[in-house]
Amino acid sequence: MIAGPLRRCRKVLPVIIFFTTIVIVVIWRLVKLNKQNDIHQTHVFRYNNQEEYIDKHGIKVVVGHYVGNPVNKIPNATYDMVNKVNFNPIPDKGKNGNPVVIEPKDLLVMQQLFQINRFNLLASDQIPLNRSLPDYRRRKCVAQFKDYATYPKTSIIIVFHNEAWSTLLRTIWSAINRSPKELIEEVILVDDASERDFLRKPLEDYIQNFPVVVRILRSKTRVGLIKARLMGASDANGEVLTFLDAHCECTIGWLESLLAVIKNDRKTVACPVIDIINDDTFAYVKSFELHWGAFNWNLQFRWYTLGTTEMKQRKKDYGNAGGKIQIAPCSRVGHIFRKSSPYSFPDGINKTLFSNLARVALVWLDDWANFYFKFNELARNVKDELNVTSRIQLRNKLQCKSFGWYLDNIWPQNFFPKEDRFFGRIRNVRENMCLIRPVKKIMSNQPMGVATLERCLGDDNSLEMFVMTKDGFIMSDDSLCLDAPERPGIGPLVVRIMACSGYSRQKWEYDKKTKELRHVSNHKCLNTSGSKKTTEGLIIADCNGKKSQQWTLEDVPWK
Ligand SMILES: *[C@@H]1O[C@H](CO)[C@@H](O)[C@H](O)[C@H]1NC(C)=O
Ligand SMILES: *[C@@H]1O[C@H](CO)[C@@H](O)[C@H](O)[C@H]1NC(C)=O
Ligand SMILES: *[C@@H]1O[C@H](CO)[C@@H](O)[C@H](O)[C@H]1NC(C)=O
Ligand SMILES: *[C@@H]1O[C@H](CO)[C@@H](O)[C@H](O)[C@H]1NC(C)=O
Ligand SMILES: *[C@@H]1O[C@H](CO)[C@@H](O)[C@H](O)[C@H]1NC(C)=O
Ligand SMILES: [Mn+2]
Repeated sequence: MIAGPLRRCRKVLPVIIFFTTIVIVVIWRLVKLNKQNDIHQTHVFRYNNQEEYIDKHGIKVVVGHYVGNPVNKIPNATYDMVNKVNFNPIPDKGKNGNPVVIEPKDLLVMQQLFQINRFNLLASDQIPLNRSLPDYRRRKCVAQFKDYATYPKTSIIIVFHNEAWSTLLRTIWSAINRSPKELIEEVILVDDASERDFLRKPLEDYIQNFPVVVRILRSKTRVGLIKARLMGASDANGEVLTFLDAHCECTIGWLESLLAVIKNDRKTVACPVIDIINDDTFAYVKSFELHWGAFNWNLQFRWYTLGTTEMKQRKKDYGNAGGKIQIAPCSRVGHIFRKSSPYSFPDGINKTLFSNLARVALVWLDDWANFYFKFNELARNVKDELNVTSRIQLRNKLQCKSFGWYLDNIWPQNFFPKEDRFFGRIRNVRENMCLIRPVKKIMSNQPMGVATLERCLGDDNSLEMFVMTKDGFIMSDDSLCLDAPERPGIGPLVVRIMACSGYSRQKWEYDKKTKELRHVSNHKCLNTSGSKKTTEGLIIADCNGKKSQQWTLEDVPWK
């Protein structure tokens, strides 16, 4: 695949997961990619859409996962609507990243047009291609990067498939207008077999207008995001490759900050802070810098909030190349996050998605591959059809470290099972029921809720699976932890399952003899609710040795 970053193996897993969801990455190319062979063996793997939430700090959080297509209740968009450019900019619309308000008389058309790209195309078509955007950079960013003339030049590679005219061109204009021209070698548009009329001759004519070289490469068949990016990469002339989604807007200083990272350490992959362009209003919304990208038990990409230790680490790391993926805090690019995918999948969404996930698991997860397949039936069903021999050979050739090493060293806060961790069900002796993790997300990017008991389920159901670490954290998928208050309040001390924080209120110890689960900081014991309704949730109470405070930790094999 991308030979440069792959050489640095500790980066590989985040690179793979990131490449599928992250909209913009910048890498230094070390090797000219001309082996057709390599390109054929790279498979498409993409979470095709994102969801946004406001988390408990009032911060917008974006989460990538597949939602599916909404039911059509509105008249379908006509052939004309789909194939015509209806771009009709109104000066000041969307100015400074402001939301666009659609007039009531246009609401039906708006809804029809929305179906085409799954964002508000009518709003986009009213916004000038050079609209202004707010500058959300910290103050110290503004004076930095003055020596950009010494930075390497980049090829900007933009893959599109049936992209709307206005979003595609606004992406290109914003990238060019807000960058020093001397840093852009060229812009390469890669057309992954689009079907729209306006993306052919009209686009070819239009690109002559740009003040830098803009070229179009076309794939005859649908190859998917990654193969299309590689197509652009193998044709690029720049020293650095910048990959950009086709529905972004770059803000001032975006490129210099990214290239500065690469210049300092050519083995780093740089990524901007990705702000949100609202899919309904096209408002430019600031997102939060202090999140880390990771993946859950289903290998779905997730942003998790930084805990106490990471927050300190991040402060130290600011501007200091760590040799992996680095978020450049002075680079901000807006991206339209959609609630559902507008793309078709020629082989079907399930086959495409789960073949790709199964490949990642087979190639990279070692002992944890079976753990992934255990809880992901669709991937399990396709895994035997896959041939990943050459990928495993590549991994061996590059002497990549193991997934276990990755979990220990790169991602110590992970919530995956391990040799020295308990993994399995937590059963209450009195009720003969099991602890279950919440699945509802209430205005946050991670599910959370009171800790409750349910009828115990089988080994193949991950809802009742928990990890208990040597440090005493009882964790579950999506970085959730068993959490209890440290100080008495009004009423019972209610136990919750919520985002892992690393704080002592989430530390427990298990006494094998008494079967008690003790809250470390206040020595109270995990107790059933006392109410008949299991939804009432567990509490911590003074330890009394009764069965309502006895728990069995039932190992479940995961390898
Ligand atoms: C829209 O198109 C789909 C598929 O082409 C069709 O099933 C559906 O009935 C159409 N809806 C309307 C409201 O025309
Ligand atoms: C955008 O372009 C138009 C026409 O060229 C110009 O009048 C306007 O000032 C520009 N707006 C910004 C924000 O640069
Ligand atoms: C994908 O798999 C899920 C779960 O088995 C199923 O409900 C869904 O209908 C499938 N979707 C497609 C498009 O095949
Ligand atoms: C898998 O691919 C390798 C080359 O990448 C090939 O040598 C091998 O025969 C293939 N195995 C099967 C079962 O097709
Ligand atoms: C602990 O659980 C038992 C059994 O459900 C209940 O009777 C008792 O009231 C609980 N303890 C407290 C302090 O609520
Ligand atoms: Mn995108």
